[in-house]
Order: sequence, then structure tokens, then C-alpha cells
Amino acid sequence: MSSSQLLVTTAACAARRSVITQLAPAAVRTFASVANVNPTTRNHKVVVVGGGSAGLTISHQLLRKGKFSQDDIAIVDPAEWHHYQPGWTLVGGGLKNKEQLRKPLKSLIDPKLRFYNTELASFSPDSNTVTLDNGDKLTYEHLVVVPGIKVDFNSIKGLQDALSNPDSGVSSIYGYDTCDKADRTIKALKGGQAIFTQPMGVVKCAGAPQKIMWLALDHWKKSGLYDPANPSSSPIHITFATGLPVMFGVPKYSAVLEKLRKERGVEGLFAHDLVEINGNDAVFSHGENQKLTRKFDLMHVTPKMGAHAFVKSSPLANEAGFVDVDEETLRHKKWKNVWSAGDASSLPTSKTAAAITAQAPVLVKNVLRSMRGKEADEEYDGYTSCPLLTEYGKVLLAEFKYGGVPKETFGKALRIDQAVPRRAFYHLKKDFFPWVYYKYMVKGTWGGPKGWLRD
Ligand code: UQ1
Repeated sequence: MSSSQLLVTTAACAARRSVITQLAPAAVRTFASVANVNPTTRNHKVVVVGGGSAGLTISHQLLRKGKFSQDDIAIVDPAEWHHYQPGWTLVGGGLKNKEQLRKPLKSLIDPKLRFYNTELASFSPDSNTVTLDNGDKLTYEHLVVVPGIKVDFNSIKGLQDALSNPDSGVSSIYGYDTCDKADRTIKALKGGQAIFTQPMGVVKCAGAPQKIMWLALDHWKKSGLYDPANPSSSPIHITFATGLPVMFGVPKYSAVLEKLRKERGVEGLFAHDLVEINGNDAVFSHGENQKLTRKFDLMHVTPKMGAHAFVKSSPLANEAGFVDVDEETLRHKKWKNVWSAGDASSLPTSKTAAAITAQAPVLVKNVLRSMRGKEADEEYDGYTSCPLLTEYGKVLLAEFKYGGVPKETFGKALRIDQAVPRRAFYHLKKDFFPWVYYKYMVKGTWGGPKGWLRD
């Protein structure tokens, strides 16, 4: 498979947005607008841009309030498939089959919702209108912008080619096409240098770059290829190279993970940002204009990520390209009938599906309140979570809110410290969350730490 094929397939399969326009925006859009000689305008009460975790959860929670009729709510998303992306780490660890984690997006959308299975071209918030790629326009009373974040496989020189080359030891759990390559390369490695990277800047699920490392380490330990007590004389050497200065953004959990790293003999290259892959050389930038080149036999790469171009270039975006919303109400800072949540939003919290469980009910309540002419006074506290696999059979369940302050669901009730990796949390991550996600969350009836939602 060529690198461009890989990119197209990866992107087209992503739950959020096809990357076809990112590859050749002019060509695709010209074709689409020529194809549609009679653009139409349709009116909806709510238009939801994005059919990922946030888009499905929010539109179904809205629908369940019983205030909307057929086609009052519309979802716009070009994707064919919806993926349970938190499961891709489990695929990389050989614990799940990637095909079982995806469903046709269309099959997840209630027939009462109008589904536009197409790209969005532009936002015109002053006229309460969005324009689809074929030139059709949708007007709205309220707009919910939740198209997610773009995983940029072009952000690291040589990454595309290395990923699509079956002989290279480079993989990534951040794409449908490459998540199972992580499992293959981990099992194939019998000796040499393994590097796991995390870039500088925003990524979704900031714990995943090390989750896959902890699973790989455990696999090599069990296969007799890695001895944490004696790493230098083990056949395999392990390095965690991260653009960040610490193992994790929340001090409480970072301290535990740093201790694990040291106990397990993993080299930490902090503030090192992967910029190039050249054969078996990985080139990192660090400090001011300094470069470090390391040889590798296996490398798991977390690409850089950023706002989708169609959001970044819109009037809704802040300087970084994210939809500029109030941290508590999730309402746009300039347009009062525009809302955002999830990875596409400017919310200063960790980008996870767990965060959606807390953001969605707040956004939904505030939209409904403002439709009734009331104050949008429901507040989101920044809740997010990272069930961090530290080995096969154990998970550290990090849960926190704005400011990196822990907010642990089971901490108080069960009087336990969630920074201690546990088997029960492993089953939450591996079995319960994927099940509750498809059976309840995307249908609008799962409230995360609050349990099942009642109307
Ligand atoms: C959660 O609800 C959820 O969604 C199904 C996850 O999976 C993506 C999670 O990782 C977490 C932590 C939650 C939160 C729920 C509880 C019970 C802590």
C-alpha cells in the first residue's frame, strides 16, 4: 500500500472526518460544487458537525429529551465507519480485534435524525448557516461543532512510508490501519532497541503513548526478552521519548508512572520531540535547535495532532485552531448559539471519550435552556479520565478535572487510591467501557461516572 493510500484509508476509516479534503482540497471541492448545479437550503433546529463520540452522544441525548421532531436535528459527517478508538491500544496489545471495534456510522444514527454523510465546507455563524461540500446550505437555531482532531501522519518526516512498509518496525495505535501493526511488531521483536514516542503539543488520550509501551514491556518480560531488574543485559532495551517534561500531565499520576519507569529500567528521554524517521534512525529535536539521532529496531509513534483545517480557518476558531468556547458552559465566546465539546474544542482538559461523558449532558442542558430563553448556567468542571494500562491485567484509573486536580469516582466510595494499578480497572477498560459505549453512550443514555442517565 502506498503512503497516500494508507493515509486515505486511515482517514476515511476514522470516526471523525475523512482526510480526502486534507489531501487535495481544491480537487475534491471543485468536483463537488460542479456536480451540484442547484444548491438547496434546508432548515434544522440543531446542526451537529461530527459523528464521533461527542457528535453521537450529544445528538442522541438531545433527541431523548423528547422536544424534537423528525429531522429537527441533523448530523454532518463524511465518515463511513465509527470507531471505538479507546480500543486501539488494546488492539496494539493483542487483546482485541480491530474489526470488532468499528460499526457503520449510519447504523448508529437514530432514524429521527437527519444524516448528511458528507464533508462540511464552511461555517457562516453570522447567518446561522453551514455549507456542505456540494454547495447545499443548512440553517440552524443552534450549532454544535464536534468534528474531533486531525491525527497528522505527515507531521513527522518519513512516518507515512515507515508505517506502510511491512518490513519496518514502525507502528501507531493512532490509526485503524496501523494499530494492529503495533501487535505484530512487538511480537516479532527478539532483541534490540525499542522506542515509544509522544510528541510535543496536544494529542488525544495523552496516556496511550505509554500504555502501549507498558503492554509491550510486559510481553517481552514474559517472553524472557526483558528483565526490568537488569535492563542493560536484556536482549531488548526500552526508551520512552516524549516531547513533554514529565510522564503525565497530572502530578499525582505522573509521580507513580515515573516511579514505574525507573523501577522497570525504561530510559526516559524528556523534552525530545520526534521529527524524522530515516531508515532505522529516529531524529529528535530538543532544547534550542539541538538534534539527537537514535537507532531503533521497533518504534511506536504518536503523530502530532491539531485542529481540522475547516475549523482552523473558520471564524469559530481560536488562535490554536480549536473552537473557542467558554470552559464551563461550552458555549462559543462570540456566537451564543454555537457550542463545542470534545477534541475540536478549546476546553483546557485532556481529550478523551470519558471527557465526553461529562461534557455532553452540560452542553445538552445549556442548549435546551437557551432554546427556552433561559440562562445557560450548567457548568462543566473539566472532568476527564485516562484508564492507563500499566501491564496485562492492571490499570491505573486516572480521573481528574481542570487544573489537574484528581476527581476519582471510586476513591471515596470504596476508599481506594486510583493511582494504584488494579485488576478491576483493567476489566472496566477492556470489557465494560467498550460494551457500555456502543450499547448506551452513543445512544445518549450513559453518563460516565454518574452512571446511566434518566431523562
Ligand atoms: C467512561 O464512561 C468511558 O466511556 C464509556 C470510558 O471509556 C472511554 C472511560 O474511560 C471512563 C473512565 C469512563 C468513566 C466512567 C466511570 C465509571 C469511571
